[in-house]
Amino acid sequence: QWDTNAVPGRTTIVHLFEWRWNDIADECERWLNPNGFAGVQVSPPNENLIITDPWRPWWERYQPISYKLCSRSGSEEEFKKMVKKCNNVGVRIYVDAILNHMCGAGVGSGMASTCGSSFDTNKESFPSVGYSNLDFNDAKCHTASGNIESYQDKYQVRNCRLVSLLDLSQDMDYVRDMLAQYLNRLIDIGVAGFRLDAVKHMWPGDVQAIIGRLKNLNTDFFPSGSRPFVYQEVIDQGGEAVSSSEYLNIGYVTEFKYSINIGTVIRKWNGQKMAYLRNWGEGWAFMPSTSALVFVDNHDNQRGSGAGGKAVLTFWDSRLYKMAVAFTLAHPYGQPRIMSSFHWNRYFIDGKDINDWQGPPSNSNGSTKPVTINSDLTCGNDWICEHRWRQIKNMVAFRNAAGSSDLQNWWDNGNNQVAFGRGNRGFVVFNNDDRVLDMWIQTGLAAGTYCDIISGDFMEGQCTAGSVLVESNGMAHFHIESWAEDPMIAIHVNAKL
Ligand code: LAG
Ligand code: CA
Repeated sequence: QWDTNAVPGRTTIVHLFEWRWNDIADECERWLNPNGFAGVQVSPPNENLIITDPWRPWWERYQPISYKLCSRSGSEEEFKKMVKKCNNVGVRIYVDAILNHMCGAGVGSGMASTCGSSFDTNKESFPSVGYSNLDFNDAKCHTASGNIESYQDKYQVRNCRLVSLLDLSQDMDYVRDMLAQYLNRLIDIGVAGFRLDAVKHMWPGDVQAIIGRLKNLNTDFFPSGSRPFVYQEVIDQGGEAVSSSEYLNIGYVTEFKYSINIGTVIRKWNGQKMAYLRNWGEGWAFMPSTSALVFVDNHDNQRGSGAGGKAVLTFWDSRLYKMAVAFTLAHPYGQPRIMSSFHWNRYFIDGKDINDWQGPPSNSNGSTKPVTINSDLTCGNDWICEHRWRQIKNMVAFRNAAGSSDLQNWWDNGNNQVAFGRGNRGFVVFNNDDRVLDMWIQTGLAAGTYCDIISGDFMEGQCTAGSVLVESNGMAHFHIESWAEDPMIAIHVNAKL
């Protein structure tokens, strides 16, 4: 379950957070395929609780009511169409799957759910799945509140309620069956894998048992014998009872230290400098590269929840964010995932964003607004579409061009000017200092003229902006002002004149 099942040569996953299935289908055809994206992480497709106070927060989708496929993103039919369209153009779909819990314990009863299924949290009853109070962990949790109270106690972390969400007993056969059935239905539809939510809160053996029940991928789209790609969300910054290493034998695991540290370094906080990135990866006590799902920000920590605090870089800090994403895509460590966000009315009071709950751009009836595309190819209707920013889109192509080539020809000035190459396939230079970078540097590339894919594109055999001349000995001259809009240059073999 370590193979992304991507089309060969494609490397990067994009999280189209809260997008509608119809919009994702279109995006696969018009943008993700032409630009070489490997796949899309989609928001949870299953039925969830409808929350109206606050009004339709994004996090209502983390409160499952059943495994029926209807949500704000669309119907089962629309989901199936999306998976087919995306697979047909070589873009994979990874589903955000919530296996740890159902909805909040205090909700009560009713049918305020996205497909109208009934539920009763007092009885812990979810008739559309057949769950009753016997399927939840209450008897195993020994805290006074029934919630997780200490992260120093691994029994609490696994057996008690995460923020009061009804905690499923994944050690029970019935629960394992229901969860595996849900994932297997998605596999039949043609998804390529799963982001598993809140894995820290499930026992590794239970997660393994559920994953062990999964079918091979649908042979309409994948070679026979293909296994679903699995990446597990485990927030481990050290210092807790549960560690990410407990899950490495199951599949990929999110490396939150990556997100926190890249933000800290690019912001130059805590005395950090880009020169220290020389041994980025395992050298920074991260998990092995072949297990690490890496990201600059995710849907939680871009709005202050999850982990990372103020160090995390997001589209709100676009200049530094582009540098961090460019570094991430240029560097060989880990399996990258790019964030694609929606705008919300961020508003800090005493350091806390009081609007961090706001859901996707929506109409007054709560339905999600479509993603519109502007004439400059950016998105409208308050969709940010970081994955369409030229610098980010072109760095996805850089990573594809670099393939499995080693990191070579590292150069730094001992401060915040750094450069490195990927074998003879690509080369990047960053200037995050407050003085000019003006240097001859060994690129490792063959002689020729390469487009700078940060300042422009390689189009119809020409560079639309800057270019770099590599001499026959591999040396090239780079000039980057510290005040440049994007203080970096990237060149690769697929954007060579
Ligand atoms: C995750 N990973 O482990 C998700 O990435 C994260 O977004 C989810 O939390 C969490 N686990 C549970 O799936 C989000 C929000 C929470 C929200 C929760 C359930 O960050 O704030 O909790 O989804 O919707 C909300 C309230 C809580 C309340 C709870 C239950 O904020 O105060 O106790 O609902 O009613
Ligand atoms: Ca649990």
